[in-house]
Amino acid sequence: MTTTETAAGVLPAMAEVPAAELRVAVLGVGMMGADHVARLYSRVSGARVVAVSDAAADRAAEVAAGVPGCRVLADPMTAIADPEVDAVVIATPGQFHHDQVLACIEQGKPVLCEKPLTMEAESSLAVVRAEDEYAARTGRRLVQIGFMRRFDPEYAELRGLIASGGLGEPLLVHCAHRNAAVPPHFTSQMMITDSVVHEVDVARFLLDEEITAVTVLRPRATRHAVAGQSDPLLVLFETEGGRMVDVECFVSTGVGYEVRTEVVAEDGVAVIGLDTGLVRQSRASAGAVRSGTITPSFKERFGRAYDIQVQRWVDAARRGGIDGPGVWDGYAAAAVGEAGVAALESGRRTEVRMAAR
Ligand code: ISE
Repeated sequence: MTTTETAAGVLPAMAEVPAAELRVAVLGVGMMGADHVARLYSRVSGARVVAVSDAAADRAAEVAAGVPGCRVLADPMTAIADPEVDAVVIATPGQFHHDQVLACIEQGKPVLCEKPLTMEAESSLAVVRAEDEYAARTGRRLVQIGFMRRFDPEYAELRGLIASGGLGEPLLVHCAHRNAAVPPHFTSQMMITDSVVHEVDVARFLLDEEITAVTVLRPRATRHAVAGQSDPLLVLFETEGGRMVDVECFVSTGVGYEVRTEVVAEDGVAVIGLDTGLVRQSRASAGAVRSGTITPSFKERFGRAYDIQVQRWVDAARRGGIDGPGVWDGYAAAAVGEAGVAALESGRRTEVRMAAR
C-alpha cells in the first residue's frame, strides 16, 4: 500500500478525488465562519456553500446573500441532517461543538470543527470514542479539527526539518504568542484555552509526543491588560520524552500579531515566525530609521494556512476521509488545556491526565 505524509501523520493513500462538488453547510458565521464561507466561495475548489446557520438571523442572511444558491437554515441540527448537505464546517461557539460534532458522526458527514473540539476533556473523549466506533464500522474518519498552524508553510517546513533528523534531537522549544488586543470578556483562563491551545498542538505536531505536565507563571501584568487578567503569562510544558516547551502568551501588546517558534536541538536551532517582510531604511528627523510592518492579526498571519487547510479538508472529504488533525488531537488539546487552567489557578506544576487511546 502507498502512503502519504500529511498534517495528521502518515496515512494510507486515498482514492482519486470524485467529480461531484462537496455541498457544505457552515454553522456559525461570526468572524471565523464568515471567513470560511468567503474562502470556500472564492478560493477553494471542489466545494460550494449551500447553507449557513447562525444564532443571529440577520448575520446569517447577510452572509448567505453573498453566495449564490446558499440557504439560511435556522436550526444547525436541521442543516446537519439536510439531504442536500454533504459536509459541515463548525464555527459556532465551543459549547455547541459536542452535540453538533456527534450529530455529524451520526449522519456520517465529514466535519471540519474549529477548536475547541468540546469544552472539557471528558466530553472530547466521548467524541473520540464515538468516531472510533464509526471508523471501526466503516473504515472512515469523519472529524478534522481546525488547528490551522499545521498547514502553515513555515510550520510544515519546521516539522519536516525535525523529522528528517537535520537538526538532531530537539531539546527545547521557545514560543511567543502575542496579540495586539483581545475583547473585554477575554480572561486569563481563555489565554490558555483559546490562545496557548495552538502551542499545545504545535508542540505535539513538531515533537510527535504527548505533553505530560504544565506549569503557569504570572509575571507582572501590563497596565493594558483586560481588568482582572494576568497578561502576560509564561507557560511551561513537559513532554513524555523529557523535552520542555516554554510559551510567552501576551494578548494586549498593542503592537500586532506575533507568533514565533524556535526549536533548540542537539545539532542546531531553527526559528520561524520572524515576520520580516519588507524592511525599509529611511531618513528621519532623529537620524536614519529601519522599519517594516508587523502583521496585524491571525487572519493575515495564517490566511494561507487556512486556505490550504480547507482545500485539503475538501479534497479528503470528497475521497471519504480527513487530512489533518483529528479527534485525538482535539482531545489532547482539551486535556492539556484543563491541566493548564488548573496550573494557572493553583500556581503549581500540574500533570496532564489523559486516557489511553
Ligand atoms: C484566537 O481564538 C485564535 O485562535 C488565534 O489564533 C489566537 O492567536 C488568539 O489568541 C485567539 O484568541
